[in-house]
Amino acid sequence: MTGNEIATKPFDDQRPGTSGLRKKVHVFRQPHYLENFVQSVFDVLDGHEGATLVVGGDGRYFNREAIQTIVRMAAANGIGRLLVGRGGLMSTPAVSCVIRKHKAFGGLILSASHNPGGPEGDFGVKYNTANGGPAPETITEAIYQRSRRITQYRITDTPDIDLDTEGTVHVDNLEVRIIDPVSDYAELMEHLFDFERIRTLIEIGSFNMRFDALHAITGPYAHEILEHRLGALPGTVLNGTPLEDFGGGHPDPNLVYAHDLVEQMFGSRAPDFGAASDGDGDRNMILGRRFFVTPSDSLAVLAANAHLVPGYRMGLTGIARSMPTSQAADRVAEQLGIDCYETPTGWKFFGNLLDAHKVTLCGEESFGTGSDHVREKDGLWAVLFWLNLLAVRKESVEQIVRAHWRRFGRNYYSRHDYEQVAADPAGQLIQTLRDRLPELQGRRIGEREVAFADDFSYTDPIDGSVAEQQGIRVGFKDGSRIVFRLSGTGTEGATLRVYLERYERDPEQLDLDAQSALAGLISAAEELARIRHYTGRDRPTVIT
Ligand code: VG1
Ligand code: CO
Repeated sequence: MTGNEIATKPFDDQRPGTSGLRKKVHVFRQPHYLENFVQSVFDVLDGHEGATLVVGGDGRYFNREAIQTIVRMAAANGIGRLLVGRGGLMSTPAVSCVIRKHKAFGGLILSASHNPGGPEGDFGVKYNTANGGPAPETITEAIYQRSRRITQYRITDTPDIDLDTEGTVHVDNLEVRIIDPVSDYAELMEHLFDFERIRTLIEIGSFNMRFDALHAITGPYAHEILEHRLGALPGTVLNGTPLEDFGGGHPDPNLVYAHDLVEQMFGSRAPDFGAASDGDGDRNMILGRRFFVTPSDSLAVLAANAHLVPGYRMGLTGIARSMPTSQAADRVAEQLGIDCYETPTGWKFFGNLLDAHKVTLCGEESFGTGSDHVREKDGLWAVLFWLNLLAVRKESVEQIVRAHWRRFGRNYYSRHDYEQVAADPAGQLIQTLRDRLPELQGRRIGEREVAFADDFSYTDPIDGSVAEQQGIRVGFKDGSRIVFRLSGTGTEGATLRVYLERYERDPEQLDLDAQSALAGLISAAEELARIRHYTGRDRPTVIT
């Protein structure tokens, strides 16, 4: 072991949330804060000495500084080799891809995903394991427990390395390879999708598309894949240069935050296809001309059409969706005669199912879709999947989705977020619901009768691990559903998420506006949870 041992004291707030440890930048910049967490990761990993780790981030403020610290700590902790994305950049799905392809021991991803960046914004660190996926809760909990007892960390006092030149350098005994962050990932995409066919669609000239990278990590990937390899016109990629503060924006691909794209897609002379991704490149929003595809519908459409895409020609072994995601995918699974799994929120819960080949496609309502090609959700992958479908089916996005509804029925769906509300009352809202669960069954709320009410708990079918208190579910006799949960990714106060869903089979009723179609459930949610009372808000911050 080389390097200095630095004495430190534990911080008490280093428990990873839904997706890694996320805090304000100023919290991460406190002396020893990042170091304590990284050392806690190294301390709980068995067999990391001499191993290969992948390191990359979404380019947000503090990314470079954090990588230099990780390099010095890796050297002092006896790591054998680091694969680092050039410029310190690598999207979350690309890190997953590189871990798998190079058979690395694991990886560190520096990102707070869709949270804003910059000196006043957020930063985050996440550890992924050898399968390329987010560490399961047994590991994140061990990291947290370690962080509460840490007394020292190891670090060299070597100078910063050059992150911008590809090649190999040594820091003491550690080998650091600076690699192109895009090429391994782009190669995997070429393998999964029919690039020839997509190129033809794009080159006919009548097909017009936009991809909004929101000044986050997917810019370089989209330029290379969409413009260079698939021949889309320059200008197809909007906001394609990663910026440390994402240009002051909120790198969250939804109808509110991806406003440049939404304006174009709903304007006159709108393009045929529009998409956006988030800070770290794992989310996607899909739009047709003046048409929004909900992420839950997107998952269902991809599943129903997967056989049209080379990488999934052999069919799907199963589908998994997070609990609050709409049940549209379940209907497809049923028709295909395959299993559909319902997991807690967060991609880490899909890992075991994917590793055991129980499922091929996974999705979350929060603009996350992915498959067994990596162990993360994957924004550009979803975009390419849709492009491949458009090329094969020769229909518009809207036509494909409407045909899907006619065949399977429509799951009207919406999520209402109350962001940055006071944490204590938000906790009380959930606790009050939890306490009332036993008396809810059979009660009438508005015009509906409650069929079941519970606090979702999940037993992993592979390793038997149990995750409890994953969201309050209230199901009604007509099959509609309301879910309440608190976000595990925020860094300020609490965020209440209310998920609303109702199924419609009547062919005459497939064309309603989602908010009106869900109006009864929206007022039922208020009646059940007294949202106004507990949040002090009379409307949600974001509706998707
Ligand atoms: C949110 C989403 C969840 C997603 C998680 C990480 O978590 O709801 O579906 O897996 O973000 O996505 P929460 O706990 O805030 O609801 V990402 O792109 O921020 O890594
Ligand atoms: Co993300």
